[in-house]
Amino acid sequence: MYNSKKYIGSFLFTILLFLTACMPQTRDKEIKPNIIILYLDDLGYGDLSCYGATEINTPNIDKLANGGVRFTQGYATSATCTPSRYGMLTGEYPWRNSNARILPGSAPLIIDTNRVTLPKMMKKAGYHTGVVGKWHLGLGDGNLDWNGEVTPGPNQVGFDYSVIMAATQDRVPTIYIENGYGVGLDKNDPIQVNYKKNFEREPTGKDNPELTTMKWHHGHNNSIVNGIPRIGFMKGGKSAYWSDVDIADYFLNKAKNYIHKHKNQPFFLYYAMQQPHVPRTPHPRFVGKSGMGPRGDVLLEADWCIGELIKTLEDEGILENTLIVFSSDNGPVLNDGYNDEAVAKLGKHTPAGVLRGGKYSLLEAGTRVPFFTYWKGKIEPKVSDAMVCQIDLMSSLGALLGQEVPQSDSQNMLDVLLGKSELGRENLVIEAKRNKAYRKDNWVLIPPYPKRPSIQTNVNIETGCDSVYQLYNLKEDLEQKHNLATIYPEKLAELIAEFKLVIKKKPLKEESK
Ligand code: NG6
Ligand code: CA
Repeated sequence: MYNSKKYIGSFLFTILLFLTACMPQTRDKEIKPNIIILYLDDLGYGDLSCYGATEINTPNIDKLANGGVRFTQGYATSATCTPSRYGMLTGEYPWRNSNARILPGSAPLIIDTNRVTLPKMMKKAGYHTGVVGKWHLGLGDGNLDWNGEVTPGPNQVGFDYSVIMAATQDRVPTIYIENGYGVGLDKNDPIQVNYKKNFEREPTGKDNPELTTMKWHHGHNNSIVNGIPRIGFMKGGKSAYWSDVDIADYFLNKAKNYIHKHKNQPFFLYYAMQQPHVPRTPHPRFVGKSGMGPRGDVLLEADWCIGELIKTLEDEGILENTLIVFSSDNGPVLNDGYNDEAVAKLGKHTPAGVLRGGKYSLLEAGTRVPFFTYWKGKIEPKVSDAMVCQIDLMSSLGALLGQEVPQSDSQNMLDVLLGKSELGRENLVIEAKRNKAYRKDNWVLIPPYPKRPSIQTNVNIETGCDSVYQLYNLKEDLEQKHNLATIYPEKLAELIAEFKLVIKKKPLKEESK
């Protein structure tokens, strides 16, 4: 009797050992949460109900923001897309790289493939890495054939998996590229892209307005795809053209599949959504739902997508083991080149909240964006006034995972991001169209720059450029109404000197494969 009990016991023990060995890759849940960056395009500081919007309701995003650390002073590095993304993925201020400016769809990759990047660091920490959505950091090395392997690209700078649009929804080529290959291309109809001149007999928005269903306002009058005139010329590749109203669903499904596939190992997913960038093409399910025209409708669509993504994490039982970072690449813009009623139907909505400026601007609304972290059960909900920047994700996530990060402009803000500290950045250099401004404590210094008209057509967008120094105290004047430069000459001189030092100091670049 005693012996058989012992026998059963050791038999069960052997089965247990066997089952443990068969279990999917073990993971240290404490140290290696999945990490998802939810990154919107041109979403403004005042565009979400959790950031005070009253005319639009974003319940799915709010749930995360209100359940995590919601930053009131979270920044993109730049007031446009390419540089902000460059900063976030490299940890380097984008103005240090002369190529980090709004890129055409034909631009070569601007991230050095030898550089340590955020996804490369995650890989080194044992993560599977994926990017789904808008890329806009260039592809190829200058001589790209879109019909062959599109490389170098995301897969060469640290992403194991990629499914992307090359640049923006308003730029050609209007095709998806998955792991370096155009999706659905037909070799009998090769695709060609040119940003300088049109292909013979190809219609354009400028010459063939009768073929357009969305009307261009400024720029955006080259090749027409799905009735939408774009930036850049394209010929062929028709079988691969995306359907604009389905882009959100397409990328959402790719993101969901990525999660299903990699749920048993630590993963890093950069989900770069295209809303509310132009052209705003909500799926018919969302058309008219916001009462604000397409811009409001795509915001509702984005909120829905995020809700679906969270459901996926819940269904897989991994929400508690996933750290989510949410932000936007730059501030809001209404008329960004198409007549899409964004201005006419705005009503009382204030995309920038109380901030001044917007996309393209050195003023606060250009770079101060919605920014929050969420980690169910790990992060206590709170609102934080600490200053953080997307550039800090590299050092902060490196600290979380015990990874060494080469010295760069990125600062370790892990405790701030996890809500354990209020000690944010002391200073930050922000950038808009290659012009820089300096934030120190509550002060902002904007050096003189040739006054550019506020991109004439962009209603309410001020670039922040002026022929004189501007100095603002954000604590007393968040709306940047009072230039204090002549009232506090000593403060001005102090900040000018500091700013010069900060931008001169080159971080050490450690190159490694
Ligand atoms: C501008 C485009 C604008 C948008 C922007 C990039 C014109 C007139 N304007 O040049 O529509 O595409 O580039 O936006 O062409 S970003 O968010 O990707 O930086
Ligand atoms: Ca953008």
